[in-house]
Amino acid sequence: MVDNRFDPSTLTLRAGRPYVLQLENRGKEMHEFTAPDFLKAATVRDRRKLANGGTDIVVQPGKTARVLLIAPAQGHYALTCADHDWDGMVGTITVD
Ligand SMILES: [Cu+2]
Repeated sequence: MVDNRFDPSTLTLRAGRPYVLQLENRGKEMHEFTAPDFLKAATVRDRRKLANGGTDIVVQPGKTARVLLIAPAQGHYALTCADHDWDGMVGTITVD
């Protein structure tokens, strides 16, 4: 994450496979990995790392967040930063 976009802005995962989702915020502002459908459908090892009712992962400037999860069913899942979607900070998560 940088100000104000995801780099990369697309994630492609395999359904049912385990992943470490590592989010580095290299910007000067707080950013959020807001993916409510994805995060609800995925099996997240520690849901306490999720914010706002399990809909997003907040990453402070200069910090890194790591979340272990198992990818959910096939599909396309929306990704935004709840604070900067207006500025085009959006992406896509594809599960094959
Ligand atoms: Cu942001």
